[in-house]
Amino acid sequence: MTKSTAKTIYVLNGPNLNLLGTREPQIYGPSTLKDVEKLCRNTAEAHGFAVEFRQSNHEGVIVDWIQEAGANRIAGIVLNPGGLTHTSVAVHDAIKAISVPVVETHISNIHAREPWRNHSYVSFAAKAVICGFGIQGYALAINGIAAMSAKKSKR
Ligand code: CA2
Repeated sequence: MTKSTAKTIYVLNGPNLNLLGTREPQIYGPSTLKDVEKLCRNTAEAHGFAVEFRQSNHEGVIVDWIQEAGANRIAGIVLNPGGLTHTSVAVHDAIKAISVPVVETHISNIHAREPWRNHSYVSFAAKAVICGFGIQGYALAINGIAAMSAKKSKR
């Protein structure tokens, strides 16, 4: 496991994202979660950051990881909460409880899909939101966290 420091970014993926690349390529594209991990590691490395990349199908595990990230004072979290986006007060509350910036990231444009996907509990607590760029959204989120972190360390 990566030593968690101010030069670490957590990339957390929620329910069913382990299935990426196996179904619904018209919505989520052909890439697998392994491909996303590679993209995140390469992007973070270019900024001198390490990545802790995880996926869970369990809401409580995601909450535990958000709390862990807060306790470790890492640089930021890229969070694709999957379906929990639209249901989870617990994930919202966990983000509110930490001072680490969270970039909510979705592969698809949740605002151009079913009306019930237009609402996110997570967005109320997130520092920033990215959606609709496919898996490149993860790289954009990491670039954003690196830029925020550089700005913070100048202060
Ligand atoms: O667009 C996204 O990244 C989502 O967070 C993906 C979630 C969905 O519930 C959100 O509304 C938007 C779904 C994750 C499940 O991903 C699958 C990928 C391939 C096959 C089956 C599920």
